[in-house]
Amino acid sequence: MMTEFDVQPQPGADKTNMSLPELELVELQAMLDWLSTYGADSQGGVTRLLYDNAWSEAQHALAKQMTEKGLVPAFDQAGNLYGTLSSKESVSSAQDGVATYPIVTGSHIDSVVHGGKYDGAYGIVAGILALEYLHKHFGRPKRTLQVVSLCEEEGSRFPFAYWGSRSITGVTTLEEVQYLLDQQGVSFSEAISGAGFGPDRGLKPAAQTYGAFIELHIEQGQVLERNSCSIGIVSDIVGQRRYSITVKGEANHAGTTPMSWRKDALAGAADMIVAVRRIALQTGEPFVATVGRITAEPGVGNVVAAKATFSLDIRHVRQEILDRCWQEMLQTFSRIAGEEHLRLEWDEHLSVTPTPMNEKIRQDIQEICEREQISYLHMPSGAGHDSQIFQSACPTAMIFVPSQQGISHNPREFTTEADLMNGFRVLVRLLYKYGYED
Ligand code: HGY
Ligand code: MN
Ligand code: MN
Repeated sequence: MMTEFDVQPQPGADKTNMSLPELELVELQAMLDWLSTYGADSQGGVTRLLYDNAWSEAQHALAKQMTEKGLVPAFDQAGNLYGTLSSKESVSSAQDGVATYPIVTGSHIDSVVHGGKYDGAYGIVAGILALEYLHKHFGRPKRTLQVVSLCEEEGSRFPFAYWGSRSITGVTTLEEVQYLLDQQGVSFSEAISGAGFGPDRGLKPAAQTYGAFIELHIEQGQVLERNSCSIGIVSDIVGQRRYSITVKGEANHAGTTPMSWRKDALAGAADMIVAVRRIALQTGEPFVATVGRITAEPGVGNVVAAKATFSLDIRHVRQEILDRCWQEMLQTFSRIAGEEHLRLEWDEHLSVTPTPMNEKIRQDIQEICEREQISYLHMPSGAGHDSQIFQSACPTAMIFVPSQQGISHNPREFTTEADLMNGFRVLVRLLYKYGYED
């Protein structure tokens, strides 16, 4: 059972005018630099994949940091890591009727392959430092505050995404994903138990009930920078579908097989990928479609490809446009397969609907920006986030800070310290408002 978190402004409780003792600038950037050493890769980026060694070392190092900063760390069965700053009263459970549902902030610890150091990590680091800061300057909160390092969001290792938030909200159980395989053929259940998690090894994730979830994240686009705004208040998060499209033909000799006799899976896939781009351009912004990966078998130069598989990621803020574009793409793929004597298969492994963020929390964020005299912009998110999963379970909102040149999912991902601090200031004030005010 979730309680609707009361975000009504309390009469005369306008203490958020408190002066914020400045946090040492260096600490936020330094902690992000420290965290990025876990999974530092050969391209100067970060590769930290669900349940791999870098992931495990990072989660356990964060648990240690949480302890050192006065929080109580705990893992759940999926490997989500919570740092809790409990309220004056003991954290009462839903059963006694006077539940004080925790206010939770955080983001995901996993990354894409050769990603940047801010995506996900910023929300975790800022959350830990925010709770340490509030505890140091204002003592224990009236309502329990938590920061969560979500185990997985990207879907970089297994053909599945948002496992951290989906396991916490009970949307997905381990039984539903345990047989998924990564690209090396390792199963999800092998990976989770190898990392020391799984059934009976940690808190039951679905037991978590949140008063609100607030995610601080880099924008990963260039809207804030182009509008010279420091804070993005997310209005809604795009809907997203992810597929694996497989085209099957017939291996044959590259020299003796006339073009008209071929069942060339790779050529067919290429025609389909060109069609994806054509349909996306015809549909127009903000619709986006991406083919990020393609594989071919047997994958040698003098053999006509027997099989080709490519990824497809499509996104839009309106469900009906997502539906329409997928149907048009599927019809086009089927036509191409028919014309080129190929077989077509597809697997949908992600479908999240466009999700509006909580109006009242957005209003509170806006008031804080105005009071702090920080420029802000209400804007949609073209990136998917755990917040679109949490919104189905509790009031949820996102705060963006600018990404330099809009670059993300790239080792060159960068946000200035001043921008990092603006996001931190807004998060601290919001957590103070919900955690300390009556
Ligand atoms: O792909 C995304 O939108 C997010 O970065 N996982
Ligand atoms: Mn990402
Ligand atoms: Mn992210």
